[in-house]
Amino acid sequence: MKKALITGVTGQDGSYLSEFLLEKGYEVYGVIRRSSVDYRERIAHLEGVKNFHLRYGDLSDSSSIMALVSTIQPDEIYNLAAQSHVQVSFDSPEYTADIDATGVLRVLEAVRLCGLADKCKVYQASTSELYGKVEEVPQRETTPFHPYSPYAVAKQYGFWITKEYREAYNMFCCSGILFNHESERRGETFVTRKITLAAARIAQGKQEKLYLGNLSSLRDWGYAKDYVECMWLILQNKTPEDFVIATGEQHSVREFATLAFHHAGIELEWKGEGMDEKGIDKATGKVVVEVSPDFYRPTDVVNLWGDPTKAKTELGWNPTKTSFEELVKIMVDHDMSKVAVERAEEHIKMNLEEYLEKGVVK
Ligand code: F7E
Repeated sequence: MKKALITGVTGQDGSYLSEFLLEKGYEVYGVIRRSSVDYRERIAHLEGVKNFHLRYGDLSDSSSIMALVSTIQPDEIYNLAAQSHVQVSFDSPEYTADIDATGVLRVLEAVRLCGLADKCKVYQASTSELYGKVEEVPQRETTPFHPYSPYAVAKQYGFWITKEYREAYNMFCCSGILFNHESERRGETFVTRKITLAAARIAQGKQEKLYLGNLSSLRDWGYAKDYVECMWLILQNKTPEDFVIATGEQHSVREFATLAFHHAGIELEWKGEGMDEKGIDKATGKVVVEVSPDFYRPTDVVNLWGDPTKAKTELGWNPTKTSFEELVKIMVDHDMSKVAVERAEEHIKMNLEEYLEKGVVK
Protein backbone atom coordinates (compact mmCIF):
# COMPACT_ATOMS: atom_id res chain seq x y z
CA MET A 1 0.00 0.00 0.00
CA LYS A 2 1.45 3.38 -1.05
CA LYS A 3 1.69 6.13 1.55
CA ALA A 4 0.96 9.76 0.65
CA LEU A 5 1.65 12.77 2.83
CA ILE A 6 -0.47 15.84 2.06
CA THR A 7 0.30 19.28 3.44
CA GLY A 8 -2.66 21.65 3.18
CA VAL A 9 -5.07 18.74 3.62
CA THR A 10 -7.82 20.97 5.03
CA GLY A 11 -7.95 23.10 1.87
CA GLN A 12 -10.09 22.68 -1.22
CA ASP A 13 -7.44 20.69 -3.14
CA GLY A 14 -6.28 18.75 -0.08
CA SER A 15 -9.77 17.44 0.58
CA TYR A 16 -10.38 16.38 -3.04
CA LEU A 17 -6.91 14.83 -3.33
CA SER A 18 -7.43 12.84 -0.11
CA GLU A 19 -10.66 11.39 -1.48
CA PHE A 20 -8.97 10.61 -4.81
CA LEU A 21 -5.96 8.85 -3.23
CA LEU A 22 -8.06 6.88 -0.74
CA GLU A 23 -10.10 5.65 -3.69
CA LYS A 24 -6.85 4.58 -5.38
CA GLY A 25 -5.97 2.50 -2.30
CA TYR A 26 -3.39 4.82 -0.71
CA GLU A 27 -2.78 5.31 2.97
CA VAL A 28 -3.20 9.08 3.33
CA TYR A 29 -1.55 11.23 5.99
CA GLY A 30 -2.80 14.81 6.16
CA VAL A 31 -0.89 17.55 7.95
CA ILE A 32 -2.98 19.87 10.10
CA ARG A 33 -2.10 22.89 12.24
CA ARG A 34 -3.31 23.59 15.74
CA SER A 35 -6.03 26.25 15.78
CA SER A 36 -8.60 27.41 18.32
CA VAL A 37 -11.27 27.54 15.62
CA ASP A 38 -12.47 24.55 13.65
CA TYR A 39 -11.23 24.64 10.08
CA ARG A 40 -11.63 20.97 9.23
CA GLU A 41 -15.04 21.25 7.54
CA ARG A 42 -13.79 20.03 4.16
CA ILE A 43 -12.30 16.82 5.57
CA ALA A 44 -14.78 16.18 8.41
CA HIS A 45 -16.37 13.36 6.39
CA LEU A 46 -12.98 11.61 6.11
CA GLU A 47 -12.08 11.61 9.79
CA GLY A 48 -12.25 8.06 11.08
CA VAL A 49 -12.18 6.61 7.55
CA LYS A 50 -9.81 3.62 7.21
CA ASN A 51 -6.36 4.63 5.91
CA PHE A 52 -6.92 8.35 6.50
CA HIS A 53 -4.79 9.86 9.26
CA LEU A 54 -4.21 13.38 10.50
CA ARG A 55 -0.91 14.53 11.99
CA TYR A 56 0.11 17.89 13.44
CA GLY A 57 2.82 19.85 11.65
CA ASP A 58 3.56 23.22 10.14
CA LEU A 59 5.53 24.34 7.10
CA SER A 60 7.11 27.08 9.20
CA ASP A 61 8.56 24.43 11.54
CA SER A 62 11.21 22.30 9.86
CA SER A 63 11.56 19.89 12.80
CA SER A 64 7.87 19.00 12.56
CA ILE A 65 8.22 18.33 8.82
CA MET A 66 11.36 16.24 9.39
CA ALA A 67 9.60 14.22 12.09
CA LEU A 68 6.61 13.52 9.82
CA VAL A 69 8.73 12.48 6.86
CA SER A 70 11.02 10.26 8.94
CA THR A 71 8.21 8.48 10.81
CA ILE A 72 5.74 8.10 7.92
CA GLN A 73 8.35 7.37 5.20
CA PRO A 74 5.91 8.45 2.47
CA ASP A 75 6.14 7.28 -1.14
CA GLU A 76 4.63 10.56 -2.33
CA ILE A 77 4.37 14.03 -0.82
CA TYR A 78 1.88 16.56 -2.13
CA ASN A 79 2.91 19.99 -0.88
CA LEU A 80 -0.36 21.93 -1.15
CA ALA A 81 -0.03 24.05 1.99
CA ALA A 82 0.31 27.77 1.31
CA GLN A 83 -0.83 31.24 2.14
CA SER A 84 -2.82 31.10 -1.07
CA HIS A 85 -4.63 34.44 -1.22
CA VAL A 86 -2.92 36.85 -3.62
CA GLN A 87 -4.44 40.03 -2.14
CA VAL A 88 -3.54 38.94 1.41
CA SER A 89 0.09 38.47 0.32
CA PHE A 90 0.38 42.27 -0.07
CA ASP A 91 -0.54 42.64 3.63
CA SER A 92 1.49 39.66 4.90
CA PRO A 93 4.41 39.37 2.46
CA GLU A 94 6.91 37.97 4.96
CA TYR A 95 4.59 35.22 6.22
CA THR A 96 3.72 34.39 2.61
CA ALA A 97 7.43 34.06 1.77
CA ASP A 98 8.07 31.87 4.81
CA ILE A 99 5.35 29.36 3.92
CA ASP A 100 5.17 29.55 0.12
CA ALA A 101 8.93 29.81 -0.52
CA THR A 102 10.99 28.55 2.44
CA GLY A 103 8.26 26.04 3.33
CA VAL A 104 8.90 24.23 0.04
CA LEU A 105 12.61 24.06 0.82
CA ARG A 106 11.82 22.59 4.26
CA VAL A 107 9.83 19.77 2.66
CA LEU A 108 12.53 19.01 0.08
CA GLU A 109 15.27 19.11 2.70
CA ALA A 110 13.29 16.80 4.98
CA VAL A 111 13.09 14.24 2.17
CA ARG A 112 16.81 14.53 1.40
CA LEU A 113 18.00 14.50 5.03
CA CYS A 114 15.78 11.50 5.85
CA GLY A 115 17.57 9.58 3.10
CA LEU A 116 14.43 9.32 0.96
CA ALA A 117 15.72 11.22 -2.09
CA ASP A 118 15.56 8.03 -4.24
CA LYS A 119 12.28 6.77 -2.87
CA CYS A 120 9.91 9.63 -2.16
CA LYS A 121 8.33 11.67 -4.98
CA VAL A 122 7.33 15.29 -4.31
CA TYR A 123 4.56 17.26 -5.98
CA GLN A 124 4.83 21.03 -5.56
CA ALA A 125 1.64 23.09 -5.97
CA SER A 126 2.77 25.82 -8.31
CA THR A 127 0.59 28.42 -9.94
CA SER A 128 -0.33 30.38 -13.04
CA GLU A 129 0.41 33.51 -10.96
CA LEU A 130 4.06 32.90 -11.94
CA TYR A 131 3.15 34.22 -15.42
CA GLY A 132 1.77 37.36 -13.74
CA LYS A 133 2.23 40.34 -16.02
CA VAL A 134 2.01 37.96 -18.92
CA GLU A 135 4.67 37.80 -21.60
CA GLU A 136 2.76 35.39 -23.87
CA VAL A 137 -0.89 34.41 -24.41
CA PRO A 138 -1.87 31.63 -23.89
CA GLN A 139 0.72 30.58 -21.31
CA ARG A 140 2.53 27.25 -21.59
CA GLU A 141 5.48 25.53 -19.86
CA THR A 142 7.98 27.57 -21.92
CA THR A 143 6.39 30.99 -21.28
CA PRO A 144 8.74 33.24 -19.26
CA PHE A 145 7.65 34.03 -15.71
CA HIS A 146 6.85 37.55 -14.57
CA PRO A 147 5.49 37.25 -11.01
CA TYR A 148 3.37 40.22 -10.04
CA SER A 149 2.57 39.90 -6.30
CA PRO A 150 4.42 38.85 -3.12
CA TYR A 151 2.50 35.56 -3.43
CA ALA A 152 3.76 34.94 -6.94
CA VAL A 153 7.35 35.89 -6.07
CA ALA A 154 7.31 33.41 -3.16
CA LYS A 155 5.78 30.71 -5.37
CA GLN A 156 8.46 31.35 -7.96
CA TYR A 157 11.10 30.38 -5.37
CA GLY A 158 9.08 27.23 -4.66
CA PHE A 159 9.07 26.38 -8.36
CA TRP A 160 12.82 26.91 -8.85
CA ILE A 161 13.91 25.16 -5.65
CA THR A 162 11.86 22.13 -6.69
CA LYS A 163 13.60 22.14 -10.08
CA GLU A 164 16.95 22.61 -8.35
CA TYR A 165 16.48 19.56 -6.11
CA ARG A 166 15.48 17.54 -9.17
CA GLU A 167 18.66 18.52 -10.98
CA ALA A 168 21.08 18.59 -8.03
CA TYR A 169 19.96 15.45 -6.19
CA ASN A 170 18.16 13.56 -8.94
CA MET A 171 14.95 13.66 -6.91
CA PHE A 172 11.57 12.95 -8.49
CA CYS A 173 10.08 16.33 -7.64
CA CYS A 174 7.82 18.29 -9.98
CA SER A 175 5.58 21.33 -10.09
CA GLY A 176 2.06 21.46 -11.42
CA ILE A 177 1.52 24.99 -12.72
CA LEU A 178 -2.18 25.09 -11.95
CA PHE A 179 -4.41 27.80 -13.31
CA ASN A 180 -7.36 28.90 -11.15
CA HIS A 181 -9.39 25.91 -10.04
CA GLU A 182 -12.65 26.33 -8.21
CA SER A 183 -15.42 24.29 -6.65
CA GLU A 184 -18.19 24.33 -4.10
CA ARG A 185 -15.39 23.89 -1.52
CA ARG A 186 -13.52 27.05 -2.63
CA GLY A 187 -12.70 29.58 0.10
CA GLU A 188 -15.35 32.28 0.34
CA THR A 189 -13.01 35.23 -0.35
CA PHE A 190 -11.86 34.03 -3.78
CA VAL A 191 -13.80 35.77 -6.48
CA THR A 192 -15.77 32.80 -7.86
CA ARG A 193 -17.10 31.59 -4.51
CA LYS A 194 -17.70 35.14 -3.36
CA ILE A 195 -19.91 35.59 -6.44
CA THR A 196 -21.80 32.27 -6.23
CA LEU A 197 -22.56 32.75 -2.53
CA ALA A 198 -23.67 36.34 -3.05
CA ALA A 199 -25.85 35.41 -6.05
CA ALA A 200 -27.55 32.74 -3.91
CA ARG A 201 -28.03 35.15 -0.99
CA ILE A 202 -29.34 37.98 -3.18
CA ALA A 203 -31.73 35.60 -5.00
CA GLN A 204 -33.10 34.47 -1.62
CA GLY A 205 -33.35 37.94 -0.10
CA LYS A 206 -30.47 37.50 2.35
CA GLN A 207 -28.11 40.10 0.83
CA GLU A 208 -28.67 43.39 -1.00
CA LYS A 209 -25.51 43.87 -3.01
CA LEU A 210 -22.21 42.32 -4.04
CA TYR A 211 -19.06 44.49 -4.13
CA LEU A 212 -16.27 43.37 -6.47
CA GLY A 213 -12.92 44.67 -7.75
CA ASN A 214 -11.66 44.41 -11.32
CA LEU A 215 -14.55 42.97 -13.36
CA SER A 216 -12.48 42.76 -16.54
CA SER A 217 -9.82 40.49 -15.10
CA LEU A 218 -9.51 37.33 -17.21
CA ARG A 219 -8.97 33.85 -15.83
CA ASP A 220 -8.80 30.25 -17.01
CA TRP A 221 -11.11 28.62 -14.45
CA GLY A 222 -11.29 24.83 -14.06
CA TYR A 223 -12.92 22.40 -11.62
CA ALA A 224 -10.66 21.55 -8.66
CA LYS A 225 -11.94 17.97 -8.50
CA ASP A 226 -10.61 17.36 -12.02
CA TYR A 227 -7.29 19.03 -11.25
CA VAL A 228 -6.28 16.79 -8.32
CA GLU A 229 -6.21 13.83 -10.72
CA CYS A 230 -3.52 15.66 -12.64
CA MET A 231 -1.40 16.16 -9.52
CA TRP A 232 -1.35 12.39 -9.13
CA LEU A 233 -0.70 11.79 -12.85
CA ILE A 234 2.33 14.12 -12.69
CA LEU A 235 3.90 11.86 -10.04
CA GLN A 236 3.04 8.68 -12.00
CA ASN A 237 4.78 9.98 -15.15
CA LYS A 238 7.94 8.16 -16.26
CA THR A 239 10.11 11.23 -15.86
CA PRO A 240 9.86 14.12 -13.37
CA GLU A 241 8.60 17.14 -15.29
CA ASP A 242 6.60 20.32 -14.74
CA PHE A 243 3.15 20.72 -16.33
CA VAL A 244 0.67 23.49 -17.02
CA ILE A 245 -2.80 22.44 -15.84
CA ALA A 246 -5.58 24.57 -17.32
CA THR A 247 -8.74 24.26 -19.39
CA GLY A 248 -7.56 26.34 -22.37
CA GLU A 249 -10.59 28.65 -22.03
CA GLN A 250 -10.67 32.19 -20.74
CA HIS A 251 -13.49 34.22 -19.13
CA SER A 252 -13.78 37.54 -17.31
CA VAL A 253 -14.99 38.10 -13.74
CA ARG A 254 -17.98 39.91 -15.32
CA GLU A 255 -18.86 36.82 -17.40
CA PHE A 256 -18.60 34.58 -14.32
CA ALA A 257 -20.93 36.88 -12.40
CA THR A 258 -23.45 37.09 -15.27
CA LEU A 259 -23.66 33.30 -15.50
CA ALA A 260 -23.75 32.76 -11.73
CA PHE A 261 -26.61 35.23 -11.27
CA HIS A 262 -28.41 33.64 -14.23
CA HIS A 263 -28.31 30.23 -12.51
CA ALA A 264 -29.60 31.87 -9.35
CA GLY A 265 -32.56 33.23 -11.36
CA ILE A 266 -31.36 36.82 -11.84
CA GLU A 267 -30.57 38.24 -15.29
CA LEU A 268 -27.92 40.94 -15.04
CA GLU A 269 -27.48 43.98 -17.24
CA TRP A 270 -24.16 45.87 -17.01
CA LYS A 271 -24.13 49.66 -17.13
CA GLY A 272 -21.31 52.21 -16.72
CA GLU A 273 -17.56 51.80 -16.88
CA GLY A 274 -14.58 51.29 -14.57
CA MET A 275 -15.33 52.12 -10.95
CA ASP A 276 -18.84 53.25 -11.97
CA GLU A 277 -19.83 49.97 -13.58
CA LYS A 278 -22.90 48.35 -12.07
CA GLY A 279 -24.73 45.05 -12.44
CA ILE A 280 -28.46 45.63 -12.55
CA ASP A 281 -31.20 43.06 -12.00
CA LYS A 282 -33.19 43.38 -15.27
CA ALA A 283 -36.43 42.27 -13.62
CA THR A 284 -36.41 44.77 -10.73
CA GLY A 285 -34.03 47.51 -11.94
CA LYS A 286 -32.11 47.16 -8.64
CA VAL A 287 -28.33 47.51 -8.56
CA VAL A 288 -27.03 44.20 -7.23
CA VAL A 289 -23.33 44.43 -8.18
CA GLU A 290 -21.06 47.42 -7.59
CA VAL A 291 -17.34 48.01 -7.91
CA SER A 292 -15.31 48.84 -4.79
CA PRO A 293 -11.69 50.03 -4.71
CA ASP A 294 -11.19 47.79 -1.63
CA PHE A 295 -10.93 44.77 -3.92
CA TYR A 296 -8.35 46.21 -6.30
CA ARG A 297 -4.76 45.03 -5.86
CA PRO A 298 -1.58 47.14 -6.00
CA THR A 299 -0.60 45.04 -9.03
CA ASP A 300 -3.16 42.72 -10.60
CA VAL A 301 -2.75 39.82 -12.99
CA VAL A 302 -5.42 40.28 -15.62
CA ASN A 303 -4.81 37.96 -18.56
CA LEU A 304 -4.35 34.35 -17.53
CA TRP A 305 -5.06 31.72 -20.14
CA GLY A 306 -3.37 28.32 -20.03
CA ASP A 307 -2.39 25.92 -22.78
CA PRO A 308 -2.85 22.36 -21.39
CA THR A 309 -1.47 20.58 -24.50
CA LYS A 310 1.46 18.96 -22.68
CA ALA A 311 -0.72 17.54 -19.87
CA LYS A 312 -3.22 16.32 -22.46
CA THR A 313 -0.72 14.55 -24.70
CA GLU A 314 1.83 13.31 -22.15
CA LEU A 315 -0.41 12.48 -19.19
CA GLY A 316 -3.62 11.71 -21.06
CA TRP A 317 -5.48 14.21 -18.89
CA ASN A 318 -8.79 15.64 -20.09
CA PRO A 319 -8.81 19.42 -19.45
CA THR A 320 -12.47 19.91 -20.37
CA LYS A 321 -14.09 17.14 -18.33
CA THR A 322 -16.14 19.80 -16.53
CA SER A 323 -17.02 22.80 -18.69
CA PHE A 324 -17.00 26.40 -17.47
CA GLU A 325 -20.82 26.44 -17.61
CA GLU A 326 -21.04 23.22 -15.58
CA LEU A 327 -18.55 24.54 -13.01
CA VAL A 328 -20.57 27.72 -12.43
CA LYS A 329 -23.77 25.68 -12.16
CA ILE A 330 -22.27 23.20 -9.67
CA MET A 331 -21.15 26.09 -7.46
CA VAL A 332 -24.41 28.05 -7.67
CA ASP A 333 -26.58 24.95 -7.07
CA HIS A 334 -24.50 24.16 -4.01
CA ASP A 335 -24.75 27.69 -2.63
CA MET A 336 -28.48 27.98 -3.35
CA SER A 337 -29.00 24.88 -1.17
CA LYS A 338 -26.59 26.14 1.49
CA VAL A 339 -28.43 29.46 1.77
CA ALA A 340 -31.83 27.70 1.77
CA VAL A 341 -30.69 25.50 4.68
CA GLU A 342 -29.38 28.56 6.57
CA ARG A 343 -32.73 30.29 6.06
CA ALA A 344 -34.64 27.24 7.27
CA GLU A 345 -32.42 27.04 10.38
CA GLU A 346 -33.00 30.72 11.12
CA HIS A 347 -36.75 30.20 10.72
CA ILE A 348 -36.76 27.24 13.09
CA LYS A 349 -34.69 29.20 15.63
CA MET A 350 -37.03 32.21 15.42
CA ASN A 351 -40.11 30.02 15.90
CA LEU A 352 -38.49 28.20 18.78
CA GLU A 353 -37.57 31.47 20.51
CA GLU A 354 -41.15 32.68 20.09
CA TYR A 355 -42.59 29.41 21.44
CA LEU A 356 -40.22 29.53 24.40
CA GLU A 357 -41.24 33.12 25.13
CA LYS A 358 -44.94 32.26 24.93
CA GLY A 359 -44.40 29.15 27.02
CA VAL A 360 -45.70 26.91 24.19
CA VAL A 361 -42.58 24.79 24.65
CA LYS A 362 -40.47 24.60 27.75
O1 F7E B 1 -8.97 36.56 -8.03
C1 F7E B 1 -10.29 39.67 -9.44
C2 F7E B 1 -8.90 39.69 -8.85
O2 F7E B 1 -8.75 35.97 -5.63
C3 F7E B 1 -9.19 36.36 -9.39
C4 F7E B 1 -5.51 31.52 -5.87
O3 F7E B 1 -5.99 30.21 -5.73
O4 F7E B 1 -5.64 31.39 -8.25
C5 F7E B 1 -6.05 32.15 -7.13
O5 F7E B 1 -5.56 33.48 -7.21
C6 F7E B 1 -9.29 37.68 -10.11
C7 F7E B 1 -8.19 38.70 -9.75
O6 F7E B 1 -7.85 34.40 -7.41
C8 F7E B 1 -12.57 40.51 -6.76
O7 F7E B 1 -8.34 41.00 -8.90
C9 F7E B 1 -12.27 41.08 -8.82
O8 F7E B 1 -7.73 39.34 -10.91
O9 F7E B 1 -10.26 34.57 -7.10
P1 F7E B 1 -9.02 35.35 -6.96
P2 F7E B 1 -6.35 34.68 -7.90
O10 F7E B 1 -5.80 35.94 -7.36
O11 F7E B 1 -6.33 34.50 -9.38
C10 F7E B 1 -4.23 31.25 -8.43
C11 F7E B 1 -3.97 30.31 -9.58
C12 F7E B 1 -3.50 30.90 -7.19
O12 F7E B 1 -2.45 30.27 -7.23
C13 F7E B 1 -3.97 31.50 -5.92
O13 F7E B 1 -3.50 30.76 -4.80
O14 F7E B 1 -10.52 38.30 -9.73
N1 F7E B 1 -11.33 40.15 -8.53
N2 F7E B 1 -13.04 41.32 -7.76
C14 F7E B 1 -11.50 39.77 -7.25
N3 F7E B 1 -10.85 38.86 -6.50
C15 F7E B 1 -11.29 38.68 -5.22
N4 F7E B 1 -10.67 37.73 -4.47
N5 F7E B 1 -12.33 39.39 -4.70
C16 F7E B 1 -13.02 40.32 -5.42
O15 F7E B 1 -13.95 40.96 -4.94
